[in-house]
Amino acid sequence: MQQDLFLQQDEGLCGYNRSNSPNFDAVKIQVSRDAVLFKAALKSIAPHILQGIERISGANPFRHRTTPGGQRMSASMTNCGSFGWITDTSGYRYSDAEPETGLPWPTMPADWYCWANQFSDLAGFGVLNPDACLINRYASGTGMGLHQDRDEKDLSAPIVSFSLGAPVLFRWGGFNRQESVCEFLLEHGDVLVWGGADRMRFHGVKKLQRYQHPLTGPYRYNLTFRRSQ
Ligand code: MD3
Ligand code: FE
Repeated sequence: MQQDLFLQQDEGLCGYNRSNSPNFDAVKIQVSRDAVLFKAALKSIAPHILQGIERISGANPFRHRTTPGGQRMSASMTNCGSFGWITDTSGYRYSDAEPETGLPWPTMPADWYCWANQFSDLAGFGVLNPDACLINRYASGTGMGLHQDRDEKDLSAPIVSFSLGAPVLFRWGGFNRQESVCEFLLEHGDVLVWGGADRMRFHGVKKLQRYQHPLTGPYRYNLTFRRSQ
């Protein structure tokens, strides 16, 4: 244990060796003033992250939740960490337990936590210290409508997102619904870090096209690391 802590400090490797680490030297695209995209940085460790998703969704399965307006969300979701994002007819919120079972969410893997912190820091936002990781799963024909993320207590903390599997067009809007929307591709292994003023932008993802990915089949997974409290 002690050894791991020293490794973490000495090599910045989160206690893991170089064969199990994201590519922190990945091509960096400054999408906007306060948004950075690290292209394909997770590619070599995608199987490891997918194993983690298997463990988490084995305990707390992916579920389609309902918006406060009564609409069934087309992406299915689960969470890990101390808190998880949920929605039902009474509203959007973070909860320390899964409502269906009363169980706490599975723990956030220590290496995911560490990588989210490293990407947040590399993008210029300092260490994120996420207490929640929302995992979205999209099948072909599903997407996510334009929305803002505003359920976190401190909206100055950035969000770090990992994309795995099928590609999708990400929709990046302005600060109200009326502003025009740009689109860019989020692909397998991409990491997007978003903070500052851009944190409050409307965003969403277009419907997934039919696709077969060698690791995830028809699915796209998106993990968002957040500080919720
Ligand atoms: C930009 N997820 O879970 S991730 C969400 O691909 C969500 O599943 C999308 O939007 C997905 O809330 C997009 C990238 C992302 C996440 C949060 C943001 C971009 C953001 C918050 C503010 C601005
Ligand atoms: Fe969002």
